[in-house]
Amino acid sequence: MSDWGDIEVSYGNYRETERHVIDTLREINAEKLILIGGDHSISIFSVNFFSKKIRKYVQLDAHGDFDDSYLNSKYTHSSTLRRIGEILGWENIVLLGLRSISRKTLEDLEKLGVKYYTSADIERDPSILTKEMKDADYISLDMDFFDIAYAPEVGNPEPLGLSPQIFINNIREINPRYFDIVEARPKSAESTTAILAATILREVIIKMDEEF
Ligand SMILES: [Mn+2]
Repeated sequence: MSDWGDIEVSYGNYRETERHVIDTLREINAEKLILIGGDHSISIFSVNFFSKKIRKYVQLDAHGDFDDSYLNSKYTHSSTLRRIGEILGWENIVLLGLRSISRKTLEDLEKLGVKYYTSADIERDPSILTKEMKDADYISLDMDFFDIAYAPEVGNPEPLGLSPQIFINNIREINPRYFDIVEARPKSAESTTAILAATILREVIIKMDEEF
């Protein structure tokens, strides 16, 4: 296992950022990979790079990330799932933990037939998480999937989320080739959000390493 450090972000220039991501992923040439973010748009570039090896992509997120564009850009955290659906096909993506979305975006999700479950669905039936994550090749965990009580320092905090326990309860079942954890914005390494993200990463690393 090795840490390849930070990927340089060119603020406001997604094409250049994408180039940095792709150059780095090509250089790493890894069988398995974990990305830590940062803005959720990183997942668009990594999914695009690894697309031939991804049959199922699962995103854990409070939001739909399904706007066609946001702030005049098609490549932001607000369009992550939409771009990824365009790359992989709508039937190959699943959204888990949704609890904040505009009517228009919800209609788009339904029109395109994207499978999604709200945080309330999962609260009622946690086996949804197990079922959808266990055969996922790529799992993208937006820290706002968790309730703000557990992860307050994220890009777009949302109450009424799920507990970290519900994710960790499934750790034995998952076996992704690619995993990313994004949208953590902790002010210090000692913050609740940073410690939770680090703990989840540790558990995911252990699990992914076991399956090698
Ligand atoms: Mn997101």
